[in-house]
Amino acid sequence: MKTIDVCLSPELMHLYPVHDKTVVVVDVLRATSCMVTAFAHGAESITPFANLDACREMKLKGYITSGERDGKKVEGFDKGNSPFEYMSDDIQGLKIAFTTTNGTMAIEKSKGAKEVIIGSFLNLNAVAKYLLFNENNVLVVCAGWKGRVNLEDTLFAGALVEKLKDYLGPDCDAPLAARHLYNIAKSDMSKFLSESSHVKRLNKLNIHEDFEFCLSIDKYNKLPRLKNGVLVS
Ligand code: 3SL
Repeated sequence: MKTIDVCLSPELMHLYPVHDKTVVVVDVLRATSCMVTAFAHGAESITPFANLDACREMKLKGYITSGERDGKKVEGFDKGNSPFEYMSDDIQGLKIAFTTTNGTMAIEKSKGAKEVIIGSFLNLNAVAKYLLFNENNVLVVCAGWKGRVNLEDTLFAGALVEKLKDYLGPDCDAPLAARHLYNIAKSDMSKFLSESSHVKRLNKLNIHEDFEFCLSIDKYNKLPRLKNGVLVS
């Protein structure tokens, strides 16, 4: 039986060999939800950057620049990190250079993997279906917040483990913990997450609607994957 494991923070990645694994990077609030939304609305590619200045420089090469630091749009960038900014017709055909506090950092740290795909609740089923027919063992990398564990990414990991439980066995206790947590939370994830640190952070920035949107399950049938350092769908 293939296996599935969960890395609860990018700071723990040194514990997980990934060269032979498919890594699913998740940052439910909000980086990977934005990426999936952008591809669903016709974006051509997303180049993820951990470094802000490297991302900014892509403007000179004809990219649009997107992302945030501490939840706020970066000054001078074209777009921030709200999924609602990636739904309009002007997304069609764009090459996006993207940097976020945690999500793009988690992608950067996953680059040694056999392959990297992007997960969120918005494309949960597309991710599960792909993993089912893929030959590799799986590691879900939760972006967390500045090295700390967060609830929303853990819930996504749990949802994926739950969906695949008859086909992929847990590789340690983290996938079991995530799955149990998801099963407790699933009837009302919004309520379950209401006290979580990032939801409080987003509420202070007045962006509660992003939070609700990012919890929508299977809104898009898209599977972003990393090819030579660039995300394509
Ligand atoms: O850290 C990230 O990658 C972001 O998604 C965080 S925020 O939701 O924009 O604050």
